[in-house]
Parts: sequence; C-alpha cells; structure tokens
Amino acid sequence: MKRIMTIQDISCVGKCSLTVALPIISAMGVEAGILPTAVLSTHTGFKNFTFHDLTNEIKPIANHWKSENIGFDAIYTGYLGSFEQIELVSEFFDEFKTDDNVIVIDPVMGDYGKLYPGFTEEFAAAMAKLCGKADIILPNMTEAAYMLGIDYVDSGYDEEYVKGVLMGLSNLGAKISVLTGVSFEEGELGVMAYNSETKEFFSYFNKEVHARYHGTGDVFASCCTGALMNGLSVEKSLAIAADYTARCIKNTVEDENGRWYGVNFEAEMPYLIKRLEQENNG
Ligand code: PXL
Repeated sequence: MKRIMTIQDISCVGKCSLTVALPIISAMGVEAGILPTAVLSTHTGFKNFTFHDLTNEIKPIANHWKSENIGFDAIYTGYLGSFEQIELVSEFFDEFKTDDNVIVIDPVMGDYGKLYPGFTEEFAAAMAKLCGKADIILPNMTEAAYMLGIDYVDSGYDEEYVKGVLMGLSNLGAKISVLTGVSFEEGELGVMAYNSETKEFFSYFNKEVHARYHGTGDVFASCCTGALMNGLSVEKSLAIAADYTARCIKNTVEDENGRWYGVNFEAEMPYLIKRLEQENNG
C-alpha cells in the first residue's frame, strides 16, 4: 500500500487540514501518515481559537522515522504556522526525498485576496522558496499573488493572465505548478496547471457554485495527492480533485453551517471511491 506523509495542523473543529486529509486519503486506499504541526481548537477563521505549537516535535519524530527506515511515496504539506516550521519541513524534504516519491506543497496562507491571521508577505516569500523543492504546488490565486509579490486579481482576468501567473510560479522551481480556484469564463471555476518539463498547460473546469467554504483547498489537495498515489496521471488527478471538491461544495449549499464548518466531504465519499474504481479499471 502506498503511504502519504502529510504535514499540517490539527484544527479540532472546522473540517480542514488533518481532519480532512486523513479520511480522504484513507478512503482512497492509501495509508495516511501524519506529522501534526500544531493543535488548534478550530481553524483561524473562528474568534479566540487556541493554538498549541508542536514545532519541537517535528525533528525528533522525523529522526525516529529515519532510524526505522520509514519512507513515503508522497509528502504532502499544507498549513505551516511559522518560519521555523518552513525550515524544518525543508530539512524534512532533504531527508525523505527519493528518486521515486513526490512532494506536493499546498502553500496554505489565504484566500479571496487576504492572508489568514498571522501570515505576512515575508512568510509568503519563505513559502515561495519552499515551493522550489516541490514536484507539485497547489496555490490558489491569493497565495500565488503573495508568493510572487503581484497584485491579487479577483475576477475579470483572461487565460493569458493565468498562464503568466503560472510561468511566475514555475520560476519558483517546482516541476508542476497548479493554480486552483481559477475562472476566466463566466460561470466556470476550476484549475489550470503548467508542467515545466513538457512545457504544457492543462486546465479543467466545472460549473461554478456560488458559495464559499473553509477547507475546500485541503479537500482538493488531499484528493489530488490520493489520486496520484492510485497511479493516475497529474491531469486525471487534478480533474478528479476538482470534480470531488465541486460535488462537496454543492452538497453543502443547503447546509447553514457550511461557511465556517467546512464542506460535507464525507457525504461524497461513495462518489469518490466509485470514481476511483472507474479510473483504475478504465
Ligand atoms: O483550510 C486551511 C487552514 C488550515 N489550517 C488552519 C487554518 C486554515 C484556514 O484558515 O486556519 C489552522
């Protein structure tokens, strides 16, 4: 069985980061190893959340894995809470990267043009440097803008603009740069990617559902990494992740709690498992 190591926080309530990554990766038939970076009572969208930092645990845990010859088919990082954590994750990549495994970075820092509480432009620059060590990066438009030091554009941009942002991201050094939450046709929302090795662009869109929920980026990144570990191509993995995330959003529209409590990804798991079976057999 393939094993993903995912490095991000535990937000106890609010369906994001590890409470999303663990179940989705497991449902996709892949082992989910976790390296929790912090424990929060909720994600940082709630007021007065608690935050217990686990930075000091990262190195001893990694050292133990190294001494036991434990390896990973993918390393997937999400929300990281400090410069020190970025540095430790960078060292973790150096220790555990092999010729065969994949590093996926979701540079979780913000959305809709704004950084989440506690993040700064300097932090985005450090995250941009970390992205240079990835095989695949998955920023949204906000995170890309902060990492590249360009203005955030909410809407009204065209495909050429997105291609330009992707080229900028590609210059950070990752093999495949993906922009999530992209829309340059009215009523469509999806992803666009650039592969710096084949020099090819790829895009995939769904009908836009006009609703905003916390944690959808984590659903997308977990599903994409899980699909890659099922042996699917990057393009297929992005398409499955986009479809699954779109279905989760649609499923949540009727739910009054959705905005802060995340999407009903659990209810769409039967779809995800069936879709994977179809892809694996076809
Ligand atoms: O969903 C991204 C995320 C992850 N972890 C924490 C967050 C957020 C988004 O706000 O606050 C702690």
